[in-house]
Amino acid sequence: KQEWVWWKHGVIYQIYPRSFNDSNSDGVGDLPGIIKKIDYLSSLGIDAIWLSPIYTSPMHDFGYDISNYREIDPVFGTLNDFKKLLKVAHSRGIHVIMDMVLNHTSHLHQWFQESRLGLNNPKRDWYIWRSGRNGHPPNNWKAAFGGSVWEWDENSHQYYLHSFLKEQPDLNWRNKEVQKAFFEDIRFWLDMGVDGFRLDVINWIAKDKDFRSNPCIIGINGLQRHLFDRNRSHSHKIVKKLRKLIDSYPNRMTVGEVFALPPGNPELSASYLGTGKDQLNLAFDFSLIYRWWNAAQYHRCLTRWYESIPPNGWPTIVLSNHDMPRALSRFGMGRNRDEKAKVASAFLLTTKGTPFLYYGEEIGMLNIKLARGQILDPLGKRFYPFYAGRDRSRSPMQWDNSKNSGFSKTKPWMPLNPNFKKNNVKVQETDSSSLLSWHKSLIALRKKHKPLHRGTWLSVADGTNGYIGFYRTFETEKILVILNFTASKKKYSLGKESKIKLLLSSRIYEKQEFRTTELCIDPYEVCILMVTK
Ligand code: TEU
Repeated sequence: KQEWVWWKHGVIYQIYPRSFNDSNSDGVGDLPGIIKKIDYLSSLGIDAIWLSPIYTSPMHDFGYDISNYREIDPVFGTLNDFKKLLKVAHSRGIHVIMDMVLNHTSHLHQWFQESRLGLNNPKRDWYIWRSGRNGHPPNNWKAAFGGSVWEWDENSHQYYLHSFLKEQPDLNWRNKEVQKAFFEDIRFWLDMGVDGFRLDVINWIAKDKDFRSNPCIIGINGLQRHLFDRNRSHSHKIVKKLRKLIDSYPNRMTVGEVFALPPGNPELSASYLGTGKDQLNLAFDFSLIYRWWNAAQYHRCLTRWYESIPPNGWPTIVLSNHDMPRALSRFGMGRNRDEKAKVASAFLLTTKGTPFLYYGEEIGMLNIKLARGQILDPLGKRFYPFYAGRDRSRSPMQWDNSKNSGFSKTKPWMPLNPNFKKNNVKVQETDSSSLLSWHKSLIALRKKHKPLHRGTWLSVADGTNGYIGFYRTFETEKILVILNFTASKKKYSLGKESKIKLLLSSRIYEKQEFRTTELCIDPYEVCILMVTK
């Protein structure tokens, strides 16, 4: 029986490479910059890093539009830099997960350049081309980033499909040659020693064979239910093939971004785990990312997620990523923010599932505010002022209080949060009560105690009283976690008298070991206890 499966039991840290650390003073983070911070990453105790895309890209969607899947974009460094990062990370026991975008490429990708040449081009069918209907697009499908998914191509007199920007044409995954060629690109990285992939919008890759129009919710041209353009069963078939490829290498993994609107569809995410052995290794459920600070809601989302996981599957836990406002900015208007941050991270790192930590989350980085003219995200540019886009959670990492916060010697590509003077890695590193120190303690505790990284999960308090409680059990070891989401005191009854050993708490207890039938929980207290009879 395997003791430690890194992608199940470890902690995964997401790096948005543009914003992590700039080594060559161009204002943009890069791979040598990440290498320079390897001591920091190692000190956190994380087991893997996931890098948002670093491949060659015209950057219309900041790297999620890839024009060459086998090269590193010069802004991030070279292939050699990447190999060096892989080596350095591995030498510290840190696995490396790359982002992999299957749904679409950049319009500048060689395949698309050929495909658009004309109807008879051998790569024509590698993308999704259709003729119009009486001068109109082939159907009513709407792109995630606004407008129709169909873009007219003047040269070949057909439309091509793009689920996101027009600079991101969708591949035709029903075409066997596409599958073969793409899998070779994936193999390229597996052969190099990459440990896994985060798969972008994996549930969108297959489209309806007949390209039927989506049913409209409001008006003929208004909101629509994405019935035929997303979540088609054919995507699962491709994922199964991909799993076979991944499993032909030892210890590799995939984590799928299963993106659904309205948000919070754990059953859909779980469906991409298949039996737990034949599809994705892990999938994201974004239910919590869309919730406010509420213990009962957290608990409800969590149990629904757990219940949908297949017997051999394993959940993930994520509170922040590069597409969403930062978790801490969502947790109320600054009231008791520091306390909430500690409760949230304890939740992330002690409940069942692989935790994903977003860079800066460990020091409590907050969203930045941008004026209209500062917006860089294509989504924000398009939908402002209704939606300001995703830039606000992508500001540079706050390393210290020097100019540009130690991120770069020049003006960063995206403004820093002005609070970097007070809140940064350097000040938190020397403060044992800081959020950073708290994360380190939690990660170390999680690693030390098997119940916390691989135990079963049993709820004992469902959040309706403002606190969540659960047991994590493995063999004879039993750990109780109590998380108070509120500013009021709580009481938790153990039923019969139990022997308690305190493992970690956000408050000072008189004794580290005691016997009791009832626990008194302070406001926003996190309490992690070993319980014996
Ligand atoms: O995201 C998928 C996606 O649908 C989101 O971009 C979503 O539209 C947005 O978060 C709404 O708030 C993935 C990547 O995570 C994202 O960064 C890319 O822009 C997108 O795919 C296209 O590759």
